[in-house]
Amino acid sequence: MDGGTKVFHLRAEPVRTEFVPGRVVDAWGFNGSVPGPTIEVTEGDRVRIILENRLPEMFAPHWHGLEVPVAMDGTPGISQPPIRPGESFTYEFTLTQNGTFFYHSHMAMQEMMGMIGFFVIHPRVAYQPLVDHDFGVVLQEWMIHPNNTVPNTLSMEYNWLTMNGKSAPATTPIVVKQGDRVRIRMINMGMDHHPIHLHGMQFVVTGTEAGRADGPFRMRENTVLVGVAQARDIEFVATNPGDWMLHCHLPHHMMNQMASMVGPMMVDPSQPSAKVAGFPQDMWMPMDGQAGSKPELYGLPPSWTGAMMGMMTLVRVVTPETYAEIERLRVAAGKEAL
Ligand SMILES: [Cu+2]
Repeated sequence: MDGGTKVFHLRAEPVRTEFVPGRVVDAWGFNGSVPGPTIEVTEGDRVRIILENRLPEMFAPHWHGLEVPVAMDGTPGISQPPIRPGESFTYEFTLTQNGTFFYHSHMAMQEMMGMIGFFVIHPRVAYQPLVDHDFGVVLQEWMIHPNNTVPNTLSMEYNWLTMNGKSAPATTPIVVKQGDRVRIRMINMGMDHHPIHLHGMQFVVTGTEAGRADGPFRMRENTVLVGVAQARDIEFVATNPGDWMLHCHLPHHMMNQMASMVGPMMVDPSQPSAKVAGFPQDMWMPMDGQAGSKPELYGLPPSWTGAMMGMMTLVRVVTPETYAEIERLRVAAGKEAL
């Protein structure tokens, strides 16, 4: 805080990350993170964001959806000169909106290097009905050729799909108790649209990139298209116990490291099934070991990772006992309670 102003420091910089353990990627992000850190503020706040450019080229950040004075809009060449390498620019404005917004590079190809982060503005009075959980998921796609670590930002097709910078099975499941009301905010600033599907339950869309939608929310869905430059908030009551997939339903977005250079489909004469044209297609690839031992994975069945790839995670609707155990494991691991 500086008086009544909330001050944030963002460094635009190269970030080396891993989508799954061992899959190293040289992306660009903010403050050592890709996607960038979440800015979480309240309607009416005065905010100051000091943006330092540590990239090797010019840059400017756009505050997507915010109604700010044009000099604060972050459109290089129009509202301000580009921020040159090593230089900083200070943005300051008062927030007159609430909802799910985001910041991103306004250099198109830098977007495809990963430069995006949430800008969540809470209302002064909480939305009704109240939710027990409020999650955020950044959707991103990447083309990374075999034996490369640098995304090919010119590509029109993608072989790595991430939620919050991880590909399944390295994504972190969303854990809730049966009966909880859940909000999941999703944003997309890439080249592809993502129809995000939830198994086992229906939800309603309660917000877009322009803020909270007007209730009552009558249109029930289980798949929401999160298009490029859009945000979608979904809410549901977690009535159905179980481990439910939450995933993009584009088939190629449920894969890791797809590459057409693998050649024609394998034919193995020793396998009768190989005589079926098109075999194999299943892509079954258990990677339980690579998923790690996060508390949120507690109690999942062996080989749960076999079909978990790409833009995918789980919504785990668990009993109070399982929830308490996962919470205990999180605290023991030095994380926040759920
Ligand atoms: Cu998708």
